[in-house]
Amino acid sequence: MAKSAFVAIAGRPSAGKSTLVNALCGGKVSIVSPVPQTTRNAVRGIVNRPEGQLVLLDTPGYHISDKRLNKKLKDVAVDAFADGDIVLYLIDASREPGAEEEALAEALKNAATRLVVAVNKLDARDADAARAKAFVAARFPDAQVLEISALEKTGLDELLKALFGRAPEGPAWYPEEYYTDQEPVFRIAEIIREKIMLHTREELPHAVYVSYEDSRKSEDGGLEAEYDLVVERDSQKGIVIGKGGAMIKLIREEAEAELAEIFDFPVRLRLQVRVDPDWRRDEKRLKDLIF
Ligand SMILES: Nc1nc2c(ncn2[C@@H]2O[C@H](COP(=O)(O)OP(=O)(O)OP(=O)(O)O)[C@@H](O)[C@H]2O)c(=O)[nH]1
Ligand SMILES: [Mg+2]
Repeated sequence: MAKSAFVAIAGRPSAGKSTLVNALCGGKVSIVSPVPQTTRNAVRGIVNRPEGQLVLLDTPGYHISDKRLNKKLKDVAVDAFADGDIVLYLIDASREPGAEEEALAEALKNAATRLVVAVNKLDARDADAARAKAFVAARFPDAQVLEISALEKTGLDELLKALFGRAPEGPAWYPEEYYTDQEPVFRIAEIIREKIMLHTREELPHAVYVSYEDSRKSEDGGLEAEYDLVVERDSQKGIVIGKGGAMIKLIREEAEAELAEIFDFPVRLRLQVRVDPDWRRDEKRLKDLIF
């Protein structure tokens, strides 16, 4: 009998959760950037193996703050921890644990019996696996702990073995050829947001959201899609547009190139910048954006 399980991925911002989900699912499921708090939703990736199917729930990095957006992101993560048959706790070996890691470990206490731990970034020059393992052992003495590099894709077979080892028997939820269940309009918006985060990381990474506006089929069977890049201030509009439109052109070209690898039809983007003041403090807007 095949196995199947929901696996919620827990970790601090930038621990490498999305990188790991992409590596395990064998495709781009979730966007990645060096900026903490890149992921904003519980993004589902699907792993299909002879043993069965795992549905991975990527989550926003666990971060404590009074800001409305951060609270919302934290709720998304905590809800996913409750939903997972298994919780995969990813800890970054290259960083000192500290207060944020402590708060996350506290939040994972309820999941202690469902926990698998992976120490990540073993490839990093400043990685200290022993430090991370000591932190985990003091709080979750019974948890199975693996060592991986999500970036270099090492230790992943052992990790999958551990996850399937804990997965209950059950039917697959998705067809075998799926590696994510996300709607194309959401995936496209996320790829655009990734390019914005990569190129504007100093100035405004968290001030932007990407809003789907419209789309139509083009004559060659492709998709023409309109998105608004929404910022909070007029001054940020200039940054996203860039000198003579250079930045928005770069964002569009990089996004289109990546979309060409994901979809088997061409996607052409029409991007516009719009200002929506204080959207991060607007409860209704956050409800629409973060689910
Ligand atoms: N050296 C090294 N870097 C890694 C590894 N895994 C992820 N990274 C890098 O860490 C940064 C953050 O990666 P993400 O996958 O976006 O991290 P995340 O946990 O999803 O972050 P949030 O969505 O913000 O919570 C990126 O620059 C990745 O390239 C790893 O195994 N080794
Ligand atoms: Mg992420």
